[in-house]
Amino acid sequence: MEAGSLPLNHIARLQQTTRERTLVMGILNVTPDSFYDGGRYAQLELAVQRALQMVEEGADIIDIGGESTRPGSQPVPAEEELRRVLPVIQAIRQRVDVPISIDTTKSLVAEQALQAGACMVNDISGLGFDPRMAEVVARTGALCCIMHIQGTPQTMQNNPQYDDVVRDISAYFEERLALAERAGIPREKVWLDPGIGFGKTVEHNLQILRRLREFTAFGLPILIGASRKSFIGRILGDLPPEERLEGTAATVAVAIMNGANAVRVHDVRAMVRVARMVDAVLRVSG
Ligand code: PT1
Repeated sequence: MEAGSLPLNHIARLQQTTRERTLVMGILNVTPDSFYDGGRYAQLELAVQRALQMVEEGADIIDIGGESTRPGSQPVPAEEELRRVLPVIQAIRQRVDVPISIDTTKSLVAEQALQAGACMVNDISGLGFDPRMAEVVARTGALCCIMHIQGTPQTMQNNPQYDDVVRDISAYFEERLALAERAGIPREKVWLDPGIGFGKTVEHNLQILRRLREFTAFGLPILIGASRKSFIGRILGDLPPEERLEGTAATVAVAIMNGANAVRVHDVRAMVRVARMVDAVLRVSG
């Protein structure tokens, strides 16, 4: 693939898929692993192998992130984020024809990732942390996911509060969509994500899944990322992340039943099966 040209075919493919069935986004974290220190090249090779495996397992898009945004995590300088994600994007693009999203809040990282062959910006701050992000998305013609967060990853779990979590998030979406439009981002290029786990209590997360249908009023694709998150562990009696597969499957099924168009998951093979099964139940044919 030539650098500098946005993969328009990937954008068209993703837009079509969200109209036809549930899209599965595979998570690829490119953050230092405290249990593994094989050097940068070995890390790169492992990341690319994991991406290829997720494509084999049925992922429709690979979401690449070089900065953790889990509760309490610290920001990473743009230069370090770029060192982590760019080689991975380039290597994946050389080896397989799969759409790539860049999970970042920084316009510099987004711009260079798009230059390297990504077609979507997944911004957990909903274009809110970096004042230049909306302009980069508009100018490049990329897809973008506007996610809701209350606060910042460092502080978001300190006493999150809402009048009505679903209505408050909808008001935030209205505001962010207006900003996106002013910046010149076509509405057809936007997905919405209520941000499970981003400044929400267990009850807030459950309420979002229960009332997800309300967000379909925007007429835009809805992405849900509940995979292995702590509220699942809490509901199931303090299970660790590696024991949250079935809980994740339940959230994926409920989310799709309630109108989700895409799910962001670690366990691609299992969640593709869950999605295909729920899609079959929901399909109205004839
Ligand atoms: C998400 C998401 C994301 N989640 C989108 N991007 C993360 N669009 C990163 C926990 O409570 O839902 N949507 N990018 C990961 N963030 C978290 C948050 C991970 C909370 C874990 C928790 O365990």
